[in-house]
Amino acid sequence: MNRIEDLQDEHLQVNLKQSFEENGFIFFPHFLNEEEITSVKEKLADFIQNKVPEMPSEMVYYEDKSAPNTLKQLQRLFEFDDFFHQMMFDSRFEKLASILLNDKVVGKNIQYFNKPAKIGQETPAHQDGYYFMLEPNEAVTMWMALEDVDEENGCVRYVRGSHKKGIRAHGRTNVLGFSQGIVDFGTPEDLKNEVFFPTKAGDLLVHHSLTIHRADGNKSANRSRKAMGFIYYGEKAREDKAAHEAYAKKLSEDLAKEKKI
Ligand SMILES: O=C(O)CCC(=O)C(=O)O
Repeated sequence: MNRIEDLQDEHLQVNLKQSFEENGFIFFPHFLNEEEITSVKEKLADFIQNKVPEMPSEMVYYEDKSAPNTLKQLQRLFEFDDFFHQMMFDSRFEKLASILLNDKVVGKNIQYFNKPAKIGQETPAHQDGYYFMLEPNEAVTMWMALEDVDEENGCVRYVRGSHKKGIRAHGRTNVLGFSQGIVDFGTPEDLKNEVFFPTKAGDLLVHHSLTIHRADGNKSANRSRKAMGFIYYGEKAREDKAAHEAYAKKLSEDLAKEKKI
């Protein structure tokens, strides 16, 4: 997992950066090999069984809070387990983030996502930078498939080039974990530039914090849709901490009131 040597190749770095700057995302197939992805999945299964019960409720989201098998999202795994700490820091993921942002980076979050069959909801179109509140808004989010993900169980969709056009207006959604969505998403321009990515376990997608993206719901009868997310901020990006904390506090209060966490 920490083999970063292959990312030292200068041609590869130039290509990755070019594609990222042009499109606002990259697709990196087989970022983790089979053996690595197997150990991540085993670790996650163990983590879900043994550590999740002790995590604070605002870091654990269920589609239906009364049904543990509907677990949909976990936050900041690196705070609870060394294995995930090592994935996040001084790792291949961190190196890739730093190449793409052309900056040193600060690891902020490592997440687990699932969309249970039939009830896994769509992720509304959004820009992560809207939640991050950074100046300059320089950050990347990585999304790594833990199993086959396609149009049936919820693949990720990006709007090519949208990272060059600023932040669009967002409004509150009812989707736990993605509480803000672009209010006027779906213009002919959005749809014309949208691309989607069927992925296999170990494939990695990376997008800029201003890239518009969304993901389908899980419409399948019995397939899960498991993935991990990694968030790195560029070192020069400054967080509006007060605004961020106020937003997080208000959201936690609202979700608790609505009995969602
Ligand atoms: O897994 C998903 O449905 C979406 C992930 C996403 O939007 C993100 O990590 O920013």
